[in-house]
Amino acid sequence: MIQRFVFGNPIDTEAVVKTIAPSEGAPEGWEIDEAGRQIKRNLNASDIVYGLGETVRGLNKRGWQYISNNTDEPHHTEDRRSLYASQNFLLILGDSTHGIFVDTPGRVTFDIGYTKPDDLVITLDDFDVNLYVVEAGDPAEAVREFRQLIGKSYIPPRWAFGFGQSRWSYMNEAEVRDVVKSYREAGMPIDSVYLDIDYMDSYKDFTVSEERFPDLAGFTKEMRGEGVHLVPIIDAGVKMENGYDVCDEGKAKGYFCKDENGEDFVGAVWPGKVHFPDFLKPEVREWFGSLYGRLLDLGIDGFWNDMNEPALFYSQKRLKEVLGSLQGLDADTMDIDSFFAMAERVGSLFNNKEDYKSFYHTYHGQKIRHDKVHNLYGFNMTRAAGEAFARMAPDKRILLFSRASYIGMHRYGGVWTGDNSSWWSHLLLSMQQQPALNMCGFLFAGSDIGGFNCDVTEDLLIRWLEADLFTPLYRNHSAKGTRRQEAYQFGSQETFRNILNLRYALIPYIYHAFMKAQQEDGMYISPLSFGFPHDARARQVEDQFLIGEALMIAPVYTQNATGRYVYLPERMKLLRMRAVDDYDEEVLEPGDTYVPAALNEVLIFLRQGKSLPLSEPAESTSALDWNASRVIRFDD
Ligand code: MIG
Repeated sequence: MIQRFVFGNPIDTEAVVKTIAPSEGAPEGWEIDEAGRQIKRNLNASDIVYGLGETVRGLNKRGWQYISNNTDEPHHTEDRRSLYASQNFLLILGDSTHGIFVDTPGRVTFDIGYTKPDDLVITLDDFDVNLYVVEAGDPAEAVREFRQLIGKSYIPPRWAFGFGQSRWSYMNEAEVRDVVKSYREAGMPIDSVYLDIDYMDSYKDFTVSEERFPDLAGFTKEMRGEGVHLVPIIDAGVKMENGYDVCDEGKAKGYFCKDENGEDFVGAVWPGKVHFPDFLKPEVREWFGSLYGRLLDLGIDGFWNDMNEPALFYSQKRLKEVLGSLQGLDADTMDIDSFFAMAERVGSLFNNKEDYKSFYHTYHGQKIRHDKVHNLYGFNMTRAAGEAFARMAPDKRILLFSRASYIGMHRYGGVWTGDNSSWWSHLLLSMQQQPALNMCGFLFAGSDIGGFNCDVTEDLLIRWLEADLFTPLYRNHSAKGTRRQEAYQFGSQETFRNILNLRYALIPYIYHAFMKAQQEDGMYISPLSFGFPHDARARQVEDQFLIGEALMIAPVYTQNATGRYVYLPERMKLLRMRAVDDYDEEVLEPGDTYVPAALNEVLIFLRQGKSLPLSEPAESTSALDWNASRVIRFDD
């Protein structure tokens, strides 16, 4: 059962698709303190609190404070409170299951047993909110009810389940061609190569550098002949430049966010000074969305939307102030306190909180300050693209995912989890973010495999590709200046080839389970508690996951480990897989078992009465025979 409670005068975020008549009073079990802008609940010792989508830390969110405030945060360490997304849905699993969706576009603080271990306290900057409260018998039912409220999840094209290679940045056609050739020569399948900001002319959206990609249409076609799709990035900020038609038109038509004086707000990101499209206006979405058509016309059929929190390296106004305040400084006479004060002033230019209060949108006809609707920005950028694809390519699925998000965006695209690092802890984090994202409808999701920042090691990349074997978005991405991270760069070619081929053999299972979750508002990747809600041990497991209805996985996520403990809630058949046609099968009894897993081995557990179909691997999804060439069964 879902109930809606309305407090104050909430902004309609368009996160939900079903209208529910508001109930009177307060939701049962929750205490509302309007003056304190707080929503509270007491937690029982054994309650588990899931949710919040893409955040740091584990599956059970108890014991930390999280802040929904979409942030360009490149350090995903456990002391952080905000990442790129705001997915304000919590699921409390106790004797029964309660869910709550705090539907408000501003800042929300979730104190989940941080200040007091048994108190869940949600604080809103503005207490104008639609609260949706779910009561259900078990977590799967609670998720289903919630997902029916927020609408069906986005479906990517089938090829998007293939392997993708990305790096900031492949500088030109020749480099991209070389990546594809290297994968092909190594006998490793690949379906997509991502183009980062360097494919553009001076980082201008919807332009292509003539020097580096002189014939993108021809090149796209050439790559498609190789079974490879090119996926360009689109950034939120539009470069300020006279004669750049996107900027000129946006200015002329009043499509950009305004400053206090009604002038187009000036910020800076990669292109230098930019204006930010006011994606909250339908006509701006229509305009910006149509611009993706320029790339569709070149044969492009996939995009990733970046920097849409929006990231703000600095605002023009603050830069002037800070530069002014540095004028009188003298290196010879500066004392240490003044040095730190100066460094702090300069550092404060990045993503400055006050800057987000200095520009305005028009939303539902009203002028509104950015910070009041901050968390809706990336959602509406991606919605602009999604709505445009439905107009311009109604019969085709276009790949689309975004960095920033809010619940509701899951109807238009997927997400990737941003700038993680090549750390073992981030391998585990990437897995733990998935179920939380699924709860909020983000089924098509994935992390940068191998890690974005820092230098990867061969074993980390192998374990990450193994752990993410079932992750819908399966993309290796790394930052400029880090160690090269393509699978063919390393010595263990056979291992990489086997893992990637195994992924392709699993794509029919992955796709089927994904589509079932999409159509039935279910989970694709879930915590064990979803399958075994009454098993007290299963509820506590943070590093094993159910994939669809037939499988459990237990990734190895520590360096140098040659196995791990696995908790089996019931009898299962272990598949210790080295390759599609090379694996051990063993039926394991319930309980805790130590399971060896060498670096080239993946642990997959088949549930009783289920079967796992495997296809013959192919070099890309376009060449894949979706019929199973082999079926592994566990018939009790
Ligand atoms: O400020 O486009 O998260 O995936 O490679 C960095 C360059 C901007 C951040 C994205 C990352 C991308 C990078 N971008």
